[in-house]
Amino acid sequence: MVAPKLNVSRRIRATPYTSRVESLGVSGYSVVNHTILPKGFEKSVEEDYWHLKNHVQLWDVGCQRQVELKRKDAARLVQLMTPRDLRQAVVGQCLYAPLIDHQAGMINDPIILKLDEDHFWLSIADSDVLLWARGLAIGMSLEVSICEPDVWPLAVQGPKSDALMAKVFGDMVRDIHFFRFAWLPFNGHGLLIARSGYSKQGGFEIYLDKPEMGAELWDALWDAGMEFNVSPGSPNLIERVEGGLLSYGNEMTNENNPLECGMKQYCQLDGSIDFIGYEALKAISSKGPDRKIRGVIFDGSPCPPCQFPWPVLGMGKENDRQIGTITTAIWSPAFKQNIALGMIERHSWNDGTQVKVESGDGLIRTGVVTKLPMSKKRIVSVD
Ligand code: THG
Repeated sequence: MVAPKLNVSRRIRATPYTSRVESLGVSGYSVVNHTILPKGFEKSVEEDYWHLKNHVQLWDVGCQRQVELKRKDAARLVQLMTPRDLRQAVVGQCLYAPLIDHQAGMINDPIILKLDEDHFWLSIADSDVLLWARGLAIGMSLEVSICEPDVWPLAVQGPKSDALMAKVFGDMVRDIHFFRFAWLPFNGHGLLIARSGYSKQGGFEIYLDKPEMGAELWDALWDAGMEFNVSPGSPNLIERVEGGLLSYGNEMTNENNPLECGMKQYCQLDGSIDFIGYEALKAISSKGPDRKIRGVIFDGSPCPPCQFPWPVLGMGKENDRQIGTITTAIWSPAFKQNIALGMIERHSWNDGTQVKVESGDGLIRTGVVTKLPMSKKRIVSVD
């Protein structure tokens, strides 16, 4: 069967790296923020997973769009949008943060980059934050300019990232701390380089603000990467589930609040900062969330990685009652078990709780709830 082709019109944008990922044999795309995101290359997801854990990869993550807030009220607006306390944030810092609405529903979970006291980028997951920010700014008469700048992140991920990046940008990259950024020259142009990325294997994200340099940047990294066994890649589903990295639109939607998403540490609820959704989040907090994102490890043959959400059923005194849903699941070659992320109700979310998973192929499998990031667990079969 010939895979149906995605028509990349003006509404679905290519990136400055698209020509390179196409010549390297990209096997498919997803669409995030109206922009194509490579989903794989010649390697299988499993081969790609081992490669990412042992070597270094270049990821076209141009779909991680920036929402720029600038001028007098920029700091006020970004703080209004998130329950994370930004008062101590410094220029050069990246901060993972939930964005919420007036009901404490998740709007997005960006990385906030503080470029200056009155200049921020929200490096967003898949939702239209620009419209939300503009609506707030207009409604509240804030003095702030909001735009989507022409900035295209490229991620370098894996244990050999430092060696590869140092070859292209010099040893200065080694001094960039986790979730900090620096400006380093590349062919006469300064680039923002952060130590961050959507994997737990370490690495960098380069925020290219000159799209015409995309191919040149990719080629420099590619050529320098030959000796490190560099490969094209993309966020790896197995690695991200093991590491407990959440995906907006999959693990959580606007129906969920940050406490359900395990983001309590990013919620300042003592009333000392002013943000939209404070009252609603405070009320949820005093009652305690009804469900939370947890890991689930389950039995049987490799599960089909599609058709989510799947029901999770209780055992023992909760026998066969639906106590949650699986939002993402995949076979892990390291665990030699199926691993998943899911929303699990309060009475069943403790580490070690036995459950049943109705996987997309119609099978019912025995599983166990686990904390995140996950560690290997024994599943006690009841049958
Ligand atoms: N990089 C950049 N932008 C992004 C992502 C990214 N935008 C979309 C999406 N990813 C946003 N979501 C996440 C989710 C997790 C992390 C980053 C962005 C992440 N989490 C670390 C963890 O959970 O271990 C660290 C979080 C922390 O500081 O505590 O890295 O990947 N530019």
